[in-house]
Amino acid sequence: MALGDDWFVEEAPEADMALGLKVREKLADEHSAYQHIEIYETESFGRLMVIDGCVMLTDRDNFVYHEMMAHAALFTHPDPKRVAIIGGGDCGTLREVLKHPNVEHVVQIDIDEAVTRLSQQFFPELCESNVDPRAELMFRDGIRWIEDAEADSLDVIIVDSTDPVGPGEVLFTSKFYRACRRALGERGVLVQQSESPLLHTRILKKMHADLHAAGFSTTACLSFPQPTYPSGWWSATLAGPAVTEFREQDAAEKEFVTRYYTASVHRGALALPAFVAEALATA
Ligand code: AG3
Repeated sequence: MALGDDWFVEEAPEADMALGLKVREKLADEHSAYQHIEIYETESFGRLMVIDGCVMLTDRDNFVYHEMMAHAALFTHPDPKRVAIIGGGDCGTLREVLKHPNVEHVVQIDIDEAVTRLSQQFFPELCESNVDPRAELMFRDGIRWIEDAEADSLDVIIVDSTDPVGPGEVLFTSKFYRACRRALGERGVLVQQSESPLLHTRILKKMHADLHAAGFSTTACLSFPQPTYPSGWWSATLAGPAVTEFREQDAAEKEFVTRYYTASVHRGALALPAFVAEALATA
């Protein structure tokens, strides 16, 4: 039953399942100071970036994740001007944020410069907006940066992290959420990738509890398909003063192009499957 050498396989041991992509060749393999980064050319999903054995993105389906991570939060805040992205070194989320003309400054803080360098080389379209004068790229510890940020200095924080193991783990703690709460103004909105609703319900539940404990008055879970992540079903968690509502009219009238996100997709993504609602009700 082995798939053979021409397949990249990510195992999800927590669910005894695996996702495979048929690959044509390996384009890069680098052990940075923080993690193991691999780039492949696949047969049908374009290029693939893998970090520490986990799929980060493919050419074919990254638009779903990046658009949901950026636009939902930006259309939830009433007037987002100052945005910080923690992680996100491939710059896919940054590109989406910069589509909002009212955003004045976006700082991306990823600990690993190698991710951005490899993305520039192998995923140039994700990096096409890096030259935008509103964008600032920093390579350092995002948690320290948030802790040192002035109170009330940001409108939106986007946490585009890896799984809650390894370098990404500290990004899923109430200590980090308290620092985010401080850096955000009263109207501030946080959004974080929050794993698979099906496989990681417990992580989701803990996140919502930790966010409330850190002073965020409402949280919401947006779910969306992500065919190349474990279970093919993923989520983003929003936190802020009123995140179950958003600027629906503005989203419907947006003047930039998206391939997944629309006002009604946002509305629909807020609908909670019964088992998720039940898990979050007791969070
Ligand atoms: N962020 C990674 C999400 C986690 C994927 N997990 C996995 N494959 N086990 C992706 C960064 C894209 N900007």
